[in-house]
Amino acid sequence: MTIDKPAATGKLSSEAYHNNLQAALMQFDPEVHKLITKEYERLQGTIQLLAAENQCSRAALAALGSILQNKTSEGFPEARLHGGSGVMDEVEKLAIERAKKAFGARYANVQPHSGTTANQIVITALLKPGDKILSMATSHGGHYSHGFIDSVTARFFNIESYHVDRDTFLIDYDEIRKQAKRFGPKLIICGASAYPRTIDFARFRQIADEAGALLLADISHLSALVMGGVHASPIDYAHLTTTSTYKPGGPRGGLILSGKDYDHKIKTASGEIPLWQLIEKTTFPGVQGTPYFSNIAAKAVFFKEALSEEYKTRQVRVVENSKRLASILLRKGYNVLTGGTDNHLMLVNVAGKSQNLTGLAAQQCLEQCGIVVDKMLLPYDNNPNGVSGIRLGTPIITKNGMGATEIDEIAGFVDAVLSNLKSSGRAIDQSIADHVRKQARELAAEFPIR
Ligand code: DSN
Repeated sequence: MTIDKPAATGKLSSEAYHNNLQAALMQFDPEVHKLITKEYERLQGTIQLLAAENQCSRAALAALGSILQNKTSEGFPEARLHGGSGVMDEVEKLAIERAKKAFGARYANVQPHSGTTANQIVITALLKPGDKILSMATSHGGHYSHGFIDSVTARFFNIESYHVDRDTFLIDYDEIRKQAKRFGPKLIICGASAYPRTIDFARFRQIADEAGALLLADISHLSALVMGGVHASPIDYAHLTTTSTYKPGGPRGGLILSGKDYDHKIKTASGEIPLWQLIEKTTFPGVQGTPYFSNIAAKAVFFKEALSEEYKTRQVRVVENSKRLASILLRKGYNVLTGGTDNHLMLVNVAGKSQNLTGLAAQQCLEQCGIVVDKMLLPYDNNPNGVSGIRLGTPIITKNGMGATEIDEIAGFVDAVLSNLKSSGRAIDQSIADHVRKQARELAAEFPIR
């Protein structure tokens, strides 16, 4: 590959400038280039059963690796601190309009650098230090940024956690209602990183209204399904909704949305201000500086994808694949929490599968065989050996075109690994590992990254 160089007398066209970026990297830094290649080959050769990841399109990757990343321009469209921001205004306005359309929202803020930062912006905007938050316990599926003991959220705010039911592992709305009335939170957070069932956002809003609280829905794990119309939307129930943008298949980053409450008046030290304006002030200069414009451009590309029929149809298939995988594992005798799934993920308690087996050992043995999953702490998990669960998800394999036939094969691979562990429960027979690894690699090769 050759790299285009500026002619002595002329500039490169934008196309020539942006072309062959990988060749430029290979020439300047073969070490980093080699690691990127290594990761690409790892992904192409394995089955990615991850719930918290997805695959950004090449079009969005191109926007990420563009000259837009050089621009420093704090503020919002038409109100920037820096000169030369006209194109950035156009980029950001395009991303905002598409985000609003994709989610049916009245307000969208595309600047947050991540889902966690989006949550921090919302929480900081709405609360004063010491104010009360009622959120899902991290060990029961809530996200770290909702109030995990070591998070900034827990450091500055008064957190009480709600839990899933001990027997059913389902959210107990009546219990949360009682808790909210007693605790008196200023903010309730709903949305989870590890909850396999539908979340009733309307019910959460009822609870928040009764308790005089505001409601934040963090739908990072559900936003693809919400855009695809296969999970109810929180946009008009929650005062604010946040999501990361990579989990639904876009670039890394975060997003803050609002529906009918977008101009709900909030009392602040300097008087009443509409919710959306408070969010913007808290984004900049409150929490962040310059937005990542290449990232915002990639978000715009992604929202265009999310508005397509292909994307919506794919989300239906993500859930079909997930339900199928869960039901096969159940039939094979696995302890799938809540007895299945309504969304893209499932939680499997592997502790009972063989003596000493932990989620970590299951994750490691599966990975040795080319199947990538996440170990998971489960609700009420008190396994002395470590966490008991694994979390499996279907967004990536579905994006790459896998369907029912492949799900059946994958369920067979998972079972072949977890049913054939050595008696220590921490290792797999090399011959079985080699066999499954080969089959997994062959299957992955039929469905290359898209
Ligand atoms: N939400 C986390 C997860 O689900 O793994 C990642 O931020």
